[in-house]
Amino acid sequence: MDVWYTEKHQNEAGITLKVKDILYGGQSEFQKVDIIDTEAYGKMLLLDGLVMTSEKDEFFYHEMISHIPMLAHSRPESVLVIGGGDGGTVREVLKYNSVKEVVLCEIDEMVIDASKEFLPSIAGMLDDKRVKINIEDAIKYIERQKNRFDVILIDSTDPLGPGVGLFTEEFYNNVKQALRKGGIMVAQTESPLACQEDFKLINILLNKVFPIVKPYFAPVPTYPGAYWSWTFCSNDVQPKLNNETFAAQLEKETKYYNRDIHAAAFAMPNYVKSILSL
Ligand code: SPD
Repeated sequence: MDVWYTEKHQNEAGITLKVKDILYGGQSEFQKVDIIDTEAYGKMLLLDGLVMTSEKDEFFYHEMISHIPMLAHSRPESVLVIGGGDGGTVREVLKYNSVKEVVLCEIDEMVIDASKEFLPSIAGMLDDKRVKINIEDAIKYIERQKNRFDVILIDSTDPLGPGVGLFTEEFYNNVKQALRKGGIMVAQTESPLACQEDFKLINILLNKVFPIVKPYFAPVPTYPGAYWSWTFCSNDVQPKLNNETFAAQLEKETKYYNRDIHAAAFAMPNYVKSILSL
């Protein structure tokens, strides 16, 4: 079979992968959901034709969105994952013994079902008894949550389609209300190379809401620019490593995260400082 998948980036670049098999294709109320098997990156989840995760490079994204905030917190017990229906972020968060509950608020049940069936190495922990799955628009869910979570992870799609309302000042204000004292929010904040305008605008919004706003960076080879950002936000916690003992234990099994990466991820390249006017 000589089939190729292409995701175009800003209509001027893209990623092209040779497809071994098309495993699933569905159209939900919200988006198109596909699972394909590729020669280079293994099985991949696509939403509306855009790469969300792949078996080969998912660890960069899921370890970085999770372990930076989880290890900066003094004792995370209650965690909310917004989006993230593929389960990769939930899998990482469940590595902490302190965690008593992980609420996964995902708008689209089809993403969860397809991931459980075709991506078990990523979604395999979604049936853990500490996980509560809530199929709901997070914009509505978060309005009802006050002083409830230690860590909130916004594992969203790009600011397009069903994901667009997760990138507003009002939404971030509601997330802030949902955090407990000492709480931390991390959001995926797009590529500072391929999506500079989005990265800049999201950071402007976050700075209007949180007193502590620190972007950090890592590669994600299948994403636009292959270089991604997340932003750490809190009212009262800095992003430094707080639990050295657990980090030393954790890094024996992580593929990207370690204590050196934790510190280095916040180093800001000069061109990124310019984008953020720093
Ligand atoms: N351009 C793709 C951005 C997707 C970010 N979220 C991915 C979800 C993986 N759990």
